[in-house]
Amino acid sequence: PTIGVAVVGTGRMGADHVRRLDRVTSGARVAAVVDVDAERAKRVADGVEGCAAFTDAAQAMAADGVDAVLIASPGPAHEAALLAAFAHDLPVLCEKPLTPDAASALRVMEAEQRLGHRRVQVGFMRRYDAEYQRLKALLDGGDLGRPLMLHNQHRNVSTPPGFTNEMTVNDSAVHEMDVARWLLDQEITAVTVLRPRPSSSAPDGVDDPQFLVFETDGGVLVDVEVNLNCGFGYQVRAEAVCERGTARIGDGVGLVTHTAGRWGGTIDQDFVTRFEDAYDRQVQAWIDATARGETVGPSVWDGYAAAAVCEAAVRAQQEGHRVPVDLVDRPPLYR
Ligand code: ISE
Repeated sequence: PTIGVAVVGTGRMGADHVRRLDRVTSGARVAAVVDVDAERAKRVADGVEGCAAFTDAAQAMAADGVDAVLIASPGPAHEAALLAAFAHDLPVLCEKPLTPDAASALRVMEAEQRLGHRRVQVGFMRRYDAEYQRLKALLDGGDLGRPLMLHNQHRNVSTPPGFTNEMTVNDSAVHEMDVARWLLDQEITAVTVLRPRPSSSAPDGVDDPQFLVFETDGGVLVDVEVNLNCGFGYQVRAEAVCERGTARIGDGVGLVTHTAGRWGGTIDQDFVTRFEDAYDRQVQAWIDATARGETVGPSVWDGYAAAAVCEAAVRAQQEGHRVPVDLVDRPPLYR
């Protein structure tokens, strides 16, 4: 059976997911696209056979041939789209962040619990990256002993116009919050944000780079250099320091050339290429699970936990001190 997907939001990620569902993913078709910008929705829909364009997400979800929803609108629009999908009991793949703060994530979690079953996979795609999966398997295997620290570097070429300090946390560091929780199988209990002098490449009003430190309930220290105007490329690295060794991913050593007195390779310039395989696997896993009537991958609990850490991190940024993270008890649906 082919799953008909409504894609909500046709910006950068939404348009890329439309292309993926249309040309890469098996067992799926794009039945509808939604955007507040009617022209943009129509342009994207015109490129896909049998795809209808809407400006209202709830209308698209009620349309013929729509079996599932992929939400790729900006974070603040996610809650309304998720609640509309729940009203139709449709499977959802929701781009990160689930919602921009803990209170709205809690409302989504309560609504999903009222459905009585999981329906949402959150788009923390790094869990589907081959290197991260290898690191996870190594840590789970225990050969290196217990992890003690996790060092991360999250570098982008430059921030897009309109970028804010909050986005450093909510859009960028949120990925390390999720992978740290997932790799370690621990919750983050406190956040501290430190700042070196700002890079002269950072736009006015954006403190970049920033250095975040997370403490976990298992006693692990996690640090993240978020460096979003590094200029040279898109680079995501993680190094686990364990009792009997270390393990690192993200060096991006693909093709290495030696010529004219130099050696080297290339560096990805953005997440669309660096994590292309992860996005492909994530969406395929979602479609396959949907076809089986199941929900897999990062859950609304994971989205909520990350949102709670983000909220603490934004406070830590503003107030300049360590901020504890308060989580509600984990509901049975997510255990
Ligand atoms: C963007 O929203 C992403 O999700 C990327 O993965 C991240 O690296 C980037 O910093 C964010 O702005």
